[in-house]
Amino acid sequence: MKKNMSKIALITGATAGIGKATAELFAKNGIDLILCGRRKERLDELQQTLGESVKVTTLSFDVRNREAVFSAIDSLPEHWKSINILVNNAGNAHGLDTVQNANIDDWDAMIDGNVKGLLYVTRAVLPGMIAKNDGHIVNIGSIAGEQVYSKGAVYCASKFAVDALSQGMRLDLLDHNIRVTNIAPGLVETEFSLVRFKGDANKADQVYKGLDALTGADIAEAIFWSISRPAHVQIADMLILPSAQAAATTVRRK
Ligand code: NDP
Ligand code: 8X3
Repeated sequence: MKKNMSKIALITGATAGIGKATAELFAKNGIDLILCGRRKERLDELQQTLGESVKVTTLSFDVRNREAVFSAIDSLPEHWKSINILVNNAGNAHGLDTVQNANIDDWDAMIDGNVKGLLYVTRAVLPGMIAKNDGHIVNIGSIAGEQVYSKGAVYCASKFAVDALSQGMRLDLLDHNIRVTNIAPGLVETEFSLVRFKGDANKADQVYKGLDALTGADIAEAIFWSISRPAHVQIADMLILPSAQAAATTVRRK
């Protein structure tokens, strides 16, 4: 029987990978969903399928667009504004290049999306949580937010920033009873590398070749576990690696 938690979660980046798997798992557990992403047709599909088990609404916006973020969240009907769980998952790497050679537009995409986008969404959602004196924010960081690897300086910097923001939010929101969890995955096989390599499927496949990478569903389980702990328990930080990975670029391939 489905457990009805009577909670509302807003998930950014719900159209693929970790965010989509999280939406699916939350729906199985009776959590109503506000699903966000730029690809509206994918949001519509998810609304159709997951809407069979829980209430689902969608917001299509680019997290880099400050105005779009605030007006999308402001457009929610009053009931939907009562968000209990925010999963700040939207983000990507763009390019794998040295600082001296990287495309500067890629830097903008990573800093604006992974850092400023996460901040905009958080700021737009927080008033409702503060008013209720209750909430849980899950930020998706990365092993790249703990270890820097060659040609990944700016992506890593964006994920170090996510780690700092998780720590800062935990301090600032302490008196408002809002829990903050930072989840830092290692290699997860999603559309991530396809985006990083600008649609080059061969390059993307090489990243996961010969190893059992994590799946979006593995990370979704960790997210769900974190948000379903008793009220007095705050999971602050979680680093999750495939068994075949020891450090950011140290893996065992078959
Ligand atoms: P995917 O590429 O599969 O999914 C990324 C999601 O983010 C999509 O739903 C995409 O939606 C959304 N997104 C990206 N940029 C924007 C934007 N500017 N505005 C709105 N939505 C955006 O990758 P993952 O699922 O792997 O990535 C999810 C998170 O996990 C990211 O923050 C990533 O950095 C992090 N991560 C991933 C790891 C991995 O190995 N895959 C490891 C560690 C962390 P749409 O394109 O429809 O807008
Ligand atoms: C994604 C994991 O190692 O490709 O954050 O940077 S990695």
